[in-house]
Amino acid sequence: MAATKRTKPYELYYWPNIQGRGELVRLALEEAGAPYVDVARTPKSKGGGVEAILRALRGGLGGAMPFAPPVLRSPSDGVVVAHTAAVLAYLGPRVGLVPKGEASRLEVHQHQLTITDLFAEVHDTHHPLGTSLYYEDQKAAARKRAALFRKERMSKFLRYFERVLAANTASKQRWLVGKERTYVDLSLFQVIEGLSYAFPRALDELAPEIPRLLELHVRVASRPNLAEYLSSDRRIAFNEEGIFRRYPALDR
Ligand SMILES: N[C@@H](CCC(=O)N[C@@H](CS)C(=O)NCC(=O)O)C(=O)O
Repeated sequence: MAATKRTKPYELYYWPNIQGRGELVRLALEEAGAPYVDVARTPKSKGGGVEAILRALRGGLGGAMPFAPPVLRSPSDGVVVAHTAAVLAYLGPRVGLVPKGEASRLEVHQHQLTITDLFAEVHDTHHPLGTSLYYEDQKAAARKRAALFRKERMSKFLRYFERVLAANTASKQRWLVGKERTYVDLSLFQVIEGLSYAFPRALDELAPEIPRLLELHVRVASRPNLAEYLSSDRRIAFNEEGIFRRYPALDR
């Protein structure tokens, strides 16, 4: 994280063992070089650990009581905000990750909400019946759900984002909105990362249809701050507790 003029770091409250939805916030903070503390990954003795998240969910940070993490607190203005897309809509203008102008900001937010929907559908491939059940207790339904996701939904979302990129001549088809990268480009990077972990075969099949998306993925990964982050121990490895899980049975 590069130092900026801001003195009080943002506080991110998110599960300490997974990338999950919190990763979309981490990527924005890292790309912007904004100082932040990943609170639940700091020691419990210093106010961190999972207890910090539970405190946030009980309303202990002030502001609107969050339903679920990720939650962001900004100590310099006291803002507390939950829901990934809302967190990013708050952060974007403050850390230089959205263009100026209401119309462009709404466009970025709209695309971010589409990514919210996609994340929910990815989650439901391994938990089609209920979040409180183990994957092992819903394997048969998961296979059916994942097959439909791969065939109908994953392709629909990715082809859509490919079309959005192709239409953005302002950025020479490099970024989704406007001329420069925005937080939704970083989230789209994470979508490709996650799908290539969870559904490598399905993504390989789609690859010829989504060249711009795959280029965006490489472009984002090679941004200096993100390249440093991705190879650091701040980046948690994918695992089978997160949203993108590698269960080979769900990819064939
Ligand atoms: N739409 C919300 C979803 C939040 C969410 O589902 N968070 C997960 C972790 S990624 C969670 O801990 N949920 C607990 C629950 O739903 O009971 C967002 O995008 O932030």
